[in-house]
Amino acid sequence: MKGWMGKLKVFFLLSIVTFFLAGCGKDNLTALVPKGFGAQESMKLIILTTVVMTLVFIVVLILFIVVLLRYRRKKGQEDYIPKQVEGNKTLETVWTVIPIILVLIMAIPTVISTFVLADDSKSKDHLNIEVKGNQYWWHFKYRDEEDPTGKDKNYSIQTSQDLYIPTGEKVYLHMKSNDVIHSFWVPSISGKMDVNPENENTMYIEAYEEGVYWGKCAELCGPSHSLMDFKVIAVSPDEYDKWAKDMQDFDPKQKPEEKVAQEGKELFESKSCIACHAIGNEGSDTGPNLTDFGNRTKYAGVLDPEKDNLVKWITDPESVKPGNEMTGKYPEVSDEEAGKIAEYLMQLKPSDVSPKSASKN
Ligand code: HEC
Ligand SMILES: [Cu+2]
Repeated sequence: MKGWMGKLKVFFLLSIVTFFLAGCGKDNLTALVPKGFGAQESMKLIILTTVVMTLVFIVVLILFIVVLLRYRRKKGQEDYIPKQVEGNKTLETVWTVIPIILVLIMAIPTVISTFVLADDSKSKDHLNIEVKGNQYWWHFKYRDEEDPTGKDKNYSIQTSQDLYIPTGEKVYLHMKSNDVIHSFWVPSISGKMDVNPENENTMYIEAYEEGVYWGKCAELCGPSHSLMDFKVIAVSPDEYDKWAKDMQDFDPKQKPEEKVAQEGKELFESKSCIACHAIGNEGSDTGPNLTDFGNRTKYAGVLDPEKDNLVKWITDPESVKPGNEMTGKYPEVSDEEAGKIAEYLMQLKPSDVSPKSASKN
């Protein structure tokens, strides 16, 4: 009776642990439910290695049990010493060759995938985006269609934090860092790619379905590394074209309708926010581009898009993201002033193609 109860307890404990761990994943932040090409390639490799490892585990387990049962000490043989063998050539060859074959079975597809995913020979026929990692945010520059290599440095669109892409198309990312090493990772649609300050790394991503996919920096880069979140917003090709046109047509000089937002715009200029933040295509990229800030899924990568959160960020960014590059680099802003700036920033919506367009299904 007692042993039975003990087993039941273990069973309950395991069920509870499983239940809670199952809640750890987010639908759009998991490599295990691939929604894009890179993630699907990774998933194939995950399955392959898991199958190989499981087979190895089962074979070793069977051998272990057989040896345990067959060669255990039997009654009446307490002093028996079995024949001592050493250096069996056949055996040693077998257990050297089999692992080599297994490693090759896993290594060859892995190396092929790595090269396939980094192949940029066809990038000229596709959308090309320059990605720059910064402590602790991401910047995206969309190369002009006529200038896929980016040699003329003409960018049709610039955004930060939210990367819009069309579904079902390869999008080539040319990636660098502005400071330390970061790593670009959107688990649901792509593998990881490091971004370095010196050399450019290229990979392409492709999202099969519309959606807002969560991205993470996957390389420890400073105190706010875990807050260096971004999003990939995959919309239908038609919606993407509309978004791109709206972004290009946007006139940053345009006055906001509301009076409070107009005052906010003036404060944004007088409080030297404009020294780091561009609205529209021109201006500094020392800080995130705010052209489509009103459509952001999160503020500063991690805050829910609410006015109070934005006021908190503008008055005291350090309390949100320790070590960020904005703290202390602008004159003090009161809550009231921050509220006005917030009104201005929140109405910046150049396009009605927004993350909502991507998550409607
Ligand atoms: C020295 C340059 C600098 C100045 C000046 C500056 N910022 Fe920033 N700002 C940054 C950087 C860098 C970030 C990104 C911080 C991070 O995410 O780690 C940022 C982030 C932001 C964000 C979040 C952007 C997003 O995409 O979610 C907002 C909003 C913002 N700043 C508003 C302001 C306002 C308003 C002012 C003026 C009162 C201002 N900034 C002044 C550099 C600056
Ligand atoms: Cu980082």
